[in-house]
Formats: sequence, structure tokens, C-alpha cells
Amino acid sequence: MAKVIFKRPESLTDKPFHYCPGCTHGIIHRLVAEVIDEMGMRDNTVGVCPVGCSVFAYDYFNVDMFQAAHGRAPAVATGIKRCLPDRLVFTYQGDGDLASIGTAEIVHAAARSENITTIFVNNAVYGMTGGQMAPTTLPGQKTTTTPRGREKELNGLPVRVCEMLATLDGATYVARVSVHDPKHIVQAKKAIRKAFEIQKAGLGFALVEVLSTCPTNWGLSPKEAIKWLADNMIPYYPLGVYKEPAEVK
Ligand SMILES: Cc1ncc(C[n+]2csc(CCOP(=O)(O)OP(=O)(O)O)c2C)c(N)n1
Ligand code: SF4
Repeated sequence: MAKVIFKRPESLTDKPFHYCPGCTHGIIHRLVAEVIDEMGMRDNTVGVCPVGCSVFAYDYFNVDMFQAAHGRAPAVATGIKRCLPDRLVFTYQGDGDLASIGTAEIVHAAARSENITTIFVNNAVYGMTGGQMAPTTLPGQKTTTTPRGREKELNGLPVRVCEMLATLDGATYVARVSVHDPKHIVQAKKAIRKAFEIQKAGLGFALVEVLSTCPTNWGLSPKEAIKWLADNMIPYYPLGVYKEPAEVK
């Protein structure tokens, strides 16, 4: 009998992703689902979706899912985790959702060291609403609201979420990864696994920022978008672990 060496994770439904060609939201969904499967937590996980392109994550994850208003996923996840402490609770949020309208929510969830896990997808634009500037848009980057490129004087400078949250005593695990090639995808999965293990051990707030593409709003082909991420985003958003508890090092 043939040996199965690769299959769709059970923590994903059969529904095909609606994401644009070359969008890495799908890769990140898969990694989260693989980790839930490997931890044997499919029946005991609750996810919270944001607004943004990943709002439909509730159709894709084969676990209990909630949908929160813009930026409020950490507050919703806090309520769920406090009521059901045995569940693995995660939020899945874009940069417009988490670093703009939801800034206060994520900062205070981290400061309170809520025992939840956040998957933060940084694609440097508001994807769903047409590619407006996000807090993470790079200096000089063209978006629909910065057609001449983001200017420091007019638009301010980007927010580096991992660096900011790592300053909070309550944040337990903070790491930035990328999914632009197979090596980095493997590393990204390890960080997501670690963030979930930290929650399982009751150690507090964990966030994994994943650098992601938005070929549609960047105006690039999927291949060009991968290169743009590696060449432009990684130098501004260095990959690595920004905070880690001694228990899991
Ligand atoms: C409460 C609320 N405010 C604003 C919006 C409009 N809105 C929907 S998606 C979105 C941007 C999301 O961008 P991001 O979080 O970066 O996710 P992406 O689509 O890039 O994955 C905005 C502003 C909304 N749906 N709900
Ligand atoms: S608009 Fe951007 S973030 Fe949204 S699905 Fe398309 S490529 Fe992905």
C-alpha cells in the first residue's frame, strides 16, 4: 500500500482559498493548520478572524472560529481563553487590522500577558480594501493613498510591531518570520509551533509576525512579489526572535 507522505491538514476544510495568485496568506493558513494537527488540538482550538482578506479564515480552518470587528480579535480571544482555558486560542490578523485600528487591543493583550497566540500577517498594505497605506508600509512605498511613495514628513514612519511589543514585560514570545522560500517556511512553522506550545504551557502572550505578499496591490507578479519581500521587507523588518522565555529556549 502506498505510504502517505503529504496530505491536506485535517485542521483545514476542503474549501479552496479565495486568495489572489501568489498571495502567501494560504501558506500561513496551512502552517497554522499543520501545527494544530501535529499538536492533536483540532477539537480543542478556537481561532479569531480579523477584517481584511483573511476574514474568510473561518471558512478555511476546520476548528471553531469567531469573527471580530476590526482590530478587536485580541479582546475576543481574551474572553474566549478566560472562559475556556483548556482551548488553544489564536487570532489571525493583518497589519491594517492589528497595527492600525487594533493597536490598543494588541498592546494591552500583550501587556496583560493574555495566554493567547497571535499570528500577525504583515504584507505592508491594506489588502482587502484596495491597497491603501498601512502602518507597516515602507518608506517610499507606493500605495493608493501614497501614490508618490510614503513620505516621512507627510505619512510618518512605519511601526515595527515585534520590536514594540518586545518592550512590554507581559509579552512572553515575540518572533518575526517570513514565507518567501521553503527554508523560511520551515522556520516560520517552527515559530508558530513554539508560540502555541507557550500557550499550552500557560506561559502567556505569544505573537508571530509573518512577512507576507500582496502581489495584487503591490502591482507585481507572484514571482516579483516574493523577490520584493526578500529585498525590501526583510531589511526593514529583520527576522528573528525578539523575546523568548527561558523555559522554551
Ligand atoms: C470595523 C471596521 N473598520 C474598517 C473596515 C474596513 N476594512 C476592511 S478590510 C480593511 C483592511 C485590512 O487590511 P489588513 O489588515 O492589512 O489585511 P489584508 O487584507 O492585507 O490581509 C479595512 C480597513 C471594516 N471592515 N471594519
Ligand atoms: S488583495 Fe493582497 S492580501 Fe488580499 S488576497 Fe489578494 S494578494 Fe492576498
